[in-house]
Amino acid sequence: MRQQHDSLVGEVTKLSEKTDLQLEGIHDSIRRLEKLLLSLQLSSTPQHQDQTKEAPGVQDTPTSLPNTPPRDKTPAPAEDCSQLYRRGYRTSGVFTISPRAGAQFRIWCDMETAGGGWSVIQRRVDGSVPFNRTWDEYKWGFGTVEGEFWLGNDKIHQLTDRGDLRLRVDIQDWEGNAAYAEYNTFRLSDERNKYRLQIYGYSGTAGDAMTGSDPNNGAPFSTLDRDNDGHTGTSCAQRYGGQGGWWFHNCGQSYLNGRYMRACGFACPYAQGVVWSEWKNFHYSLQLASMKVRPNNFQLGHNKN
Ligand SMILES: [Ca+2]
Repeated sequence: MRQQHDSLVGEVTKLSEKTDLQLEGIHDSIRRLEKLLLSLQLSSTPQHQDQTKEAPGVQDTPTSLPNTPPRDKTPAPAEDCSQLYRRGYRTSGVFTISPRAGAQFRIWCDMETAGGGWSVIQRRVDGSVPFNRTWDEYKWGFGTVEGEFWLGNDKIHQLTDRGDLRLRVDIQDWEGNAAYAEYNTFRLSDERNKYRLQIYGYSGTAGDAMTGSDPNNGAPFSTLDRDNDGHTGTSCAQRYGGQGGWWFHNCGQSYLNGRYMRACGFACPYAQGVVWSEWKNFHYSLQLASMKVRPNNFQLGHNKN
């Protein structure tokens, strides 16, 4: 009886040890599967989400796909094109940015001119888009960011309100000669303050047509239906610059939103075309013009990944 009992206990012990071993094996497998799952989540989720969120607009323009982004990006949307440049985008194209909470819009990023990282706010290339528009149209923006457009005064305000941005103006005549003007301060107030312009600190090759003798600095925005200019006798927006909106003073020396007049040389109607008087004169209407902004602390040559 005693012997039988002992052998029964022995068998039960063996069985129990065997069960323990099997259980341990199962626990091991579970731990291995958990680790595998965690590593899979870590390697796929953030980058995948970021890429789809980052550049939804580029699908519209297959010719201007951005470069492959680096793999260590944060998921927050970029505030402007300079941040996208820092994240590794090196090809110009359309991106979606968010300069401040609640504001998100498509924009053309110039990633090549003078070091890249520019958020483009205006462009003239072929006259396909009329620029003689109302206050509200200039407020919201018009045209297409892939071609000719005005980004919109609200968006330009949101972009530049962060402060310490520079403006770059690129222009080209009908003979293929190019020139540029940069201003190390460029800031637009909000609609309540009539999108008043702060601009100074000229450098470049085009001449200073915005802060010279008849300056745009300090001027509110005017359109053909809103006279906020410094000329008491007339509406500058109705009389000059092809009725395009601008920061007219008295009335000014630049009309980059003027009427697109094509190659009339120095025989175009006075101060009606796409004018930068300090480079050509008031009779010359430019072939190409664009305006773009970038933070002053964007360091050239220090943004390579
Ligand atoms: Ca006036």
